Amino acid sequence: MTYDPNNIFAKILRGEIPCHKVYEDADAIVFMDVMPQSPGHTLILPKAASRNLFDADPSVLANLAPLVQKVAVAAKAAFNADGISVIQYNEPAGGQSVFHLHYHVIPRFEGLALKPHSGKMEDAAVLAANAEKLKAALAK
Ligand code: DGP
Repeated sequence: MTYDPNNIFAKILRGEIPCHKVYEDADAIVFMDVMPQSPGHTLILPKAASRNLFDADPSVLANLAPLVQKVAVAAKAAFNADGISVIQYNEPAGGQSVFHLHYHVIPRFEGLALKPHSGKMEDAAVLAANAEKLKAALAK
């Protein structure tokens, strides 16, 4: 399988469609998942093009890992979470639906089940407020 430069996350990376951005640097972008499985569900993408783990450059994965940790720590604080699930899907059989490598950082709360993956769209105002909360926690 090859990388499709017109996948929705590639369009977000090029600024062609909007997102609720939390963080961006030369190598990565962090934004809110529009179909959150729990409040504060966030996505972390390397800018380098790859479909998923199978075709990713190991150095890209290595560079991204500290950011995944930073976002997980900040999200736990920002959303008062009891825990965090970090999830990464590969190919349709592995649950992937958007084919640009990304990690899900999902705040978890005792007794609260996750909503379905790629389920209902969240209100833009909720996503904007959550992006601001996470930005503030990352800045600390
Ligand atoms: P997956 O490829 O299975 O890891 O899931 C893709 C995730 O991306 C899923 O949780 C829903 C979310 N998503 C799909 N389209 C968009 C979009 O246009 N913007 C944002 N922010 N998230 C999206």
